[in-house]
Amino acid sequence: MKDMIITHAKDIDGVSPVILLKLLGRDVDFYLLEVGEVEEKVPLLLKEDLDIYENIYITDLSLSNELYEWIDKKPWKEKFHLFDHHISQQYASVYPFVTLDITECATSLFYRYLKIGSESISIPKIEGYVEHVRNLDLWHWVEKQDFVAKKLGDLFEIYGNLEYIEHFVQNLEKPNTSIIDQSEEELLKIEEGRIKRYFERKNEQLMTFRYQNYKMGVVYAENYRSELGMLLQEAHPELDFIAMINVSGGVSLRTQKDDVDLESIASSLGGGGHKKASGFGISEEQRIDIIKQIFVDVEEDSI
Ligand SMILES: [Mn+2]
Repeated sequence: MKDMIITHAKDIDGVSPVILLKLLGRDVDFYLLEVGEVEEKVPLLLKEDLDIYENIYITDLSLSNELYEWIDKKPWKEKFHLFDHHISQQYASVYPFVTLDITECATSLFYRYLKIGSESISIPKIEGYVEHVRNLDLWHWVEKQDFVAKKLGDLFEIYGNLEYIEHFVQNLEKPNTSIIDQSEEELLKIEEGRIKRYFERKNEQLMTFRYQNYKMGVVYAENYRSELGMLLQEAHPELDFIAMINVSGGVSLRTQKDDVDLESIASSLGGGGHKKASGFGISEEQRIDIIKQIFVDVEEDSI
C-alpha cells in the first residue's frame, strides 16, 4: 500500500519528511506546496481517490480552521495525520489527527512518529540528519555552530527540492558515509562567493517603508530568504523587520526583534508562521496587477 504526503516545497524541513518515508521503503506519492497554495490545492488533492493510500500525511504546512473542520468530517480521517510547528496553528491541537509542537520542526516531529515500530531509520546518521534540519529550521545552528545544517540549506538551494530529495535518500541509505561529500564541499565553496555577491546586491536594493507603526525594509528576492532576512536585519538594526517578496511564490517576513510580532502581520495578510519568521501568499490577481502596472494599456488574453 502507498502513502500520500503533502508538504512544504521551500525548505529542508518541508522536504525531509518525504526523504524519511522513502528511507522506510514506503511507496509514496508526494506533493510539494508553497505556503500560499495550501488553501486552494489541499482540498483538490484530498478529493482524489484516497482508498489506495494506507496513510495520508501533511507536514510543515498550516491549514485554515475550515480545512481542519472539512477533514474532520471525512471517512478517511482515521488514516490522516498532520505534523506542524507553527504557532498560528495552536487552535488545531483539538483535532486528534494533528500533532503540533512549536519547540520542534516538522521533520523531527515526523521522525519521532515514524520511528515508533521502525528500527530501520533509528540509526545515528539519520538521527543526526534530522537534528541538522531542526537546527536550521529553528535557527539554532548559529548558536550551536552546526555548520552542516547551514550547508544542507545551501545544498537545497543548489539542487532544488526534487533533486535534493533524491540525493539525500541515496546518501542517507548508506549508514557510514558523511552527509556532505567532498564534491559538495567544493561546490559549496564556490557557491559561498556567489551568495555573498547576491547579499550585497540585495542590500543595495533594499527599500524602506512604514507599515503599521513598524519600519519595514523590502527587497525582491527568490533565494536564500531566511539567511538574507537575517543578514539584512543585522545590517539595518534601525529596521523592525525585513519583507522579501518573491512575486511567483510569496512574501517572507523576518525579524530579530523580540517586540515585533510577524505572525500577526502575516495572518492579517492571509498567511501565518512564527513570531520572528512568517509569510503569506501573493494572489493571481496581484500578479496580474503588477503586469498591468508595468504594461500600462495591457489586456488579459488567453493562449
Ligand atoms: Mn518548518
